Amino acid sequence: MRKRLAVLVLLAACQKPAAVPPTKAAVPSTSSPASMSHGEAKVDNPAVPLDRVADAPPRSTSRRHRIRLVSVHVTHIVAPGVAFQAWTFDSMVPGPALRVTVGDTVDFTLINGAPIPHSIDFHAAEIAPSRAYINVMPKDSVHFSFVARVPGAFMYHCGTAPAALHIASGMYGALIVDPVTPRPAAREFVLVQSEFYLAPTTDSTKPRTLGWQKMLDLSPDYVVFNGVAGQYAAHPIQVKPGELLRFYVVDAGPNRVSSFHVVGAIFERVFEDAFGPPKQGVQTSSIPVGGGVIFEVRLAEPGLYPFVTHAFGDATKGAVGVLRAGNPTGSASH
Ligand SMILES: [Cu+2]
Repeated sequence: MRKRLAVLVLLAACQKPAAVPPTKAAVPSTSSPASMSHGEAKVDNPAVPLDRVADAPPRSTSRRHRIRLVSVHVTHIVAPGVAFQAWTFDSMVPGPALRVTVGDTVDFTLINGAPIPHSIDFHAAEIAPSRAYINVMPKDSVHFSFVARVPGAFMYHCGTAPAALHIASGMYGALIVDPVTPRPAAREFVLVQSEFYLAPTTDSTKPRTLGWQKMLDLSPDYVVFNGVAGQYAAHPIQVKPGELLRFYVVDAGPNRVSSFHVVGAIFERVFEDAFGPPKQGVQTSSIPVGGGVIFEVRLAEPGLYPFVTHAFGDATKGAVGVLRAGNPTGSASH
């Protein structure tokens, strides 16, 4: 009898849900270390994977761009120990950063290497969606071309219904369209802000699936720049004090507006729309979901400068990075 009980206890222990990354946090500690304000993510943390550098691709030299993207389903690491069943362009979340110049022709092909229909929608294109943004069946492809007419930082994404499901699963990216007259020389970066919604699980060994109800409730588990929570805090971006920095920031959503801000700096110029003069002397600027904004800024002195969405609940969920200007001593808050 006792042996049978022991077996039952053992079975119960085996069936106990494995530890999974928390989706609901307790009220956090208020005793932050003195060395770091705005410490929404730990600086210099090798435990966080660096998915990609944030550097923008170089300005285009060709006037015709043969761009081919493949829709693929892969496992994507959102945070340490958090694998997600992602739907992607070219196996990346976000998809590759693309860059063309006003007047260039984009000669585009989407190949569907996934088991369900996908599509593409380029916000930089002026084209009939019913012709170009059609659903592509598995193993099929679609081809179309367009001329980029308007400069800016544009989103591209899968638009297959429900679009929220395809975007929240990882199918988005940034397309920079440069003006014909080049912008002043600068260090240039591309950031795509987006959200991840995780379904509850009891098996920590399997990649997480999308939490549809959380997506409808606008309650993400992670809000990130370039696909990974806090990756540029864990791996700060090295820059020089005083040099001109230019950020092409796209908000892929699918739900949360970005309130982009660099702690310790004021944006010299903000290009919210492609035509017309930029705003000057801006502390924080919002990027609508499905929009892109270009930010220019200089950092006044050596130091660590966090960049965040100033919607700090979202920064706490991972939308935070750090610029390391020069070789500072000490550290920062945030
Ligand atoms: Cu899709």
